[in-house]
Amino acid sequence: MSHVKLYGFPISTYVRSVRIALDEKGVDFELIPHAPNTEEMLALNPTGKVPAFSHDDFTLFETQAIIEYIDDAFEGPSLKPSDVKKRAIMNQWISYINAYVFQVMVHEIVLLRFEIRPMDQAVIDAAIPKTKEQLALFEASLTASDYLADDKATLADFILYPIIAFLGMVPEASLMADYPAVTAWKLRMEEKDSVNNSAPAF
Ligand SMILES: N[C@@H](CCC(=O)N[C@@H](CS)C(=O)NCC(=O)O)C(=O)O
Repeated sequence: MSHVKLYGFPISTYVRSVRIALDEKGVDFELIPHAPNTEEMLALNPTGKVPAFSHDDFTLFETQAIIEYIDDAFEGPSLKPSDVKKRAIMNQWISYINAYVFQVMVHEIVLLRFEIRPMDQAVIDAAIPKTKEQLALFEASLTASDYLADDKATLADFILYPIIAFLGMVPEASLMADYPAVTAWKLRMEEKDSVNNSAPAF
């Protein structure tokens, strides 16, 4: 029997994205809750960030690569659109979320509110217009379709959801009121067992 391990502490949005993908595919795995930038993580991922992943003796880092591998390597429902244009849109959103959204919503708002980064109201204030722009883009997409790239959840939704869930836990959650399609999508995602099973304990 193959052995799957996911390395990284469960509070990480990216660790949660991988957990959701594994759960959606019905893959049994062991979660090894290493913190980032430790010797153990650096041995698995040269950036020291979480997550890293292994399947028997095959090891990967970078969440998009990990979740694409999980989708391709294991039985279970496909987590990517079959249509090539929808698949390209899924990858567009993953790239956009990784390049911009994680930085703004997590690094410039959530981590400060969670007191993981030093509180600096000026950083949060500067992040708010950027957050609104990002939410407006998701709002347009989620007004046209129930999920970001298809009529079912795909890897793009699994990357975005943990970030929006965190935004929903800080005072800036009030911004969401202006984005009803994003709010409805968040609730739709929260009906999934994979999303509930991966919720970090605080
Ligand atoms: N590009 C990486 C980003 C991973 C990442 O930023 N992980 C965060 C936790 S969600 C982390 O390890 N942060 C610690 C640090 O940056 O020192 C991926 O897609 O896996």
